[in-house]
Amino acid sequence: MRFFRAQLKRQAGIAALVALVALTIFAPLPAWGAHQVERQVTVTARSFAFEPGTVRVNRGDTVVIRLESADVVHGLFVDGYEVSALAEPGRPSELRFVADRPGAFRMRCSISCGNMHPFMIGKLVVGPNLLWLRAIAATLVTVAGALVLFWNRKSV
Ligand SMILES: [Cu+2]
Repeated sequence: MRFFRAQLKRQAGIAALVALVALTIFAPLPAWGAHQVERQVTVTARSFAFEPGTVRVNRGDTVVIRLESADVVHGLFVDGYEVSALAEPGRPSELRFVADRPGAFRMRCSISCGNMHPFMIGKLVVGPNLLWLRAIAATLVTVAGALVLFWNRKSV
């Protein structure tokens, strides 16, 4: 009887461990944190701002920025990545790069478009790759769970 109870306890422990690992991997994330290999964003430029002003991606994403202009010719240059695009009204253009460097980078208008042009600045935020962090978390939980099970087995 005692043996069966210990066995039951162990099986419950394993079930809880599997559930925990599954939760770590499959729990829903906020929209901008979800892992995506290719991230498409439309940025509208108008004197003198970008909309959206901040673009958030994950490290490792292939970022595709479609630049549209709502008034005059505008450019978009990403500091740190040294990539740029140019959009005329009615003629959008596309900018494609891999976000391999984490951090916050300035997106500047690269075409002199008026008196406030120097202040036409947006932001690119390259966050951590959550899929990768989850894989690490799942591994740690598995190792911790295995240790607990092993320790429990010894004490029975
Ligand atoms: Cu400008």
